[in-house]
Amino acid sequence: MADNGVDSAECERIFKRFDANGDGQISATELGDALNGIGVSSEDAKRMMDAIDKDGDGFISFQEFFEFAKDNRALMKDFAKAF
Ligand SMILES: [Ca+2]
Ligand SMILES: [Ca+2]
Repeated sequence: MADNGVDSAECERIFKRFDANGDGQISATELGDALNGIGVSSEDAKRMMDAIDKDGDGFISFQEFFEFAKDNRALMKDFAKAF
């Protein structure tokens, strides 16, 4: 695997699990629900939302999610297992 290798297909799969209503963006509620489902507290989910939502519009686009994934590969592996 390439050193910077984040699997975009895998990333997209996880993104779609978070995007419950399928509108192509992850809302704070969608993120919170998904993370609560795997035992992450609402407070940690909110912190994660702030970290991923770079432009601060209150939604996570796939681009934002993908950038976050590249910086947090260990976490993405956990997500890949959980979702
Ligand atoms: Ca959505
Ligand atoms: Ca955003």
